[in-house]
Amino acid sequence: MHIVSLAGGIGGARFLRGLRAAVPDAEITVIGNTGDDITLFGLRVCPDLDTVMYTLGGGINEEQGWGRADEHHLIKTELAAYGVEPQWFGLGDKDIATHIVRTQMLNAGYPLSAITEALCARWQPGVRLIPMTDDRAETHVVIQDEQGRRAIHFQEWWVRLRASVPAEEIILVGADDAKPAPGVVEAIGEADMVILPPSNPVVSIGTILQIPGIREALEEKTVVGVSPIIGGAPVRGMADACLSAIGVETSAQAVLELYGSRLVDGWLVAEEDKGVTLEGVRVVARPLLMSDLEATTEIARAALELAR
Ligand code: FO1
Repeated sequence: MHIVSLAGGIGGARFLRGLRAAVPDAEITVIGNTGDDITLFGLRVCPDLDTVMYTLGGGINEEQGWGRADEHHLIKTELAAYGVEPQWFGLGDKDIATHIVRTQMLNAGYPLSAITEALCARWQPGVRLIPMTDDRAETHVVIQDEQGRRAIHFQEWWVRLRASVPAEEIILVGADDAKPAPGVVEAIGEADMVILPPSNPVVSIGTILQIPGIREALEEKTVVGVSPIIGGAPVRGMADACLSAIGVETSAQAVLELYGSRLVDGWLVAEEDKGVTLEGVRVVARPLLMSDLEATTEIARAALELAR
């Protein structure tokens, strides 16, 4: 069986661990969000790709959900001693090795998809991880503050500001000129089913859907989504800040309508949200808290069951 899954950061990676456990013999292709990518100190950082790779490869810092386990920050401390900015984004020493390998391969002309494959050869995540595009497409956020109305990188809004300043607009810069990475549309075409994990519906799943050609390919397939909102609030992260930025209510119903019934055929919601309904979509309610691997595996099983 071939399953395709779109993944963003922490929630998506955790769900994929359960999906892999639920169907250990299935071939799983993960289309990773690259809208969060940022260049820092001359290094290209791909947070969502690395979170999937480290989480499934066993190197993740579990409580953070990003970055490496047993990390050190000697380089970060030295950079701060030089007064180098930004100091609000915590790059660990081991993590920096990943960004050095990626950056030198980018500079040698390799596409991000080939680089991701090379990095995964070490981590053996047990899925095929493909970036949504090899082209540059970065999420920027328009805010209004004492410096006036301006666009800042998503990471600055997310990490430095903790989304405390309302996002007036969330824009995927470069989306219109970006193409799906090699293998993305093919994997979708060959898939027996597509699962949308409980990733951020705006800056993770929503970003991937903005790459021309990806949503169209998905609409041909059986797609089951797992609601990232339980009882009107995101479980983790700041999906509510992102949803309000695009004028969408923070609810399982509103996210389902945001994805739409042309894309989604099945929708898994928490018991609190069992009233969710949309013409053309089969909605199933069950516990959705990914409290541990066992619970997550059960949720993945329910999503696969619904897809079947
Ligand atoms: N998130 C934070 O809240 N603070 C950080 O300092 C931080 C550093 C960081 C470094 C590498 C990386 O891959 C992710 C990092 N993240 C950090 C998380 C990141 O902002 C989010 O994981 C994604 O961009 C959203 O899913």
